[in-house]
Amino acid sequence: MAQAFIALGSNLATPIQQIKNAFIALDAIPQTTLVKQSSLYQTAPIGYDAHSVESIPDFINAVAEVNTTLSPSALLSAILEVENKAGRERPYRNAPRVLDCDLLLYGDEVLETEPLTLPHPRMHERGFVLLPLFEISPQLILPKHGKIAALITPEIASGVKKLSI
Ligand code: PH2
Ligand code: MG
Ligand code: MG
Repeated sequence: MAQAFIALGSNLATPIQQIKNAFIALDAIPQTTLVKQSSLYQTAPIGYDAHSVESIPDFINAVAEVNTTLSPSALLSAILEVENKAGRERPYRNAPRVLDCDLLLYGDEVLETEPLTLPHPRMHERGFVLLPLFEISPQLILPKHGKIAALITPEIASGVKKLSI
């Protein structure tokens, strides 16, 4: 049995409902149980140029912890299927999306394969991932990056607002 963490994000088509549905869909993956779900966070878009960012809606983000007996690649396929069933389309890179599910961590695995890199290559610098992950696993030690608490700086946490719903 492995412990895995999955980041969820949505900024299209009732994002709060999309994330709530995604937790249920993750729990329904075979050989996989949802163990913890973070609060929902409203987050400013990251990684867009100054010109286009104004037209990008805020995201709702959250993190799920699951236990699974699926392999990393089988779990990845299953979460991409959850995205597809939610109606995910990919018209261009980082386009607004109904649901993005990113496999962050799978136990202590360090992997660099196409299509899967573990830990997720950008998770350690993203407040919209680190804050919900810290909420559900404050003692976590990330392979390659160390203690989660040490990664959360005021700069990284800016633009990330926990919702009380
Ligand atoms: N996802 C991205 C790029 N930028 N910004 C926020 N706030 N939340 C996201 O989920 C997000 C992003 C690519 O997957
Ligand atoms: Mg993503
Ligand atoms: Mg993704």
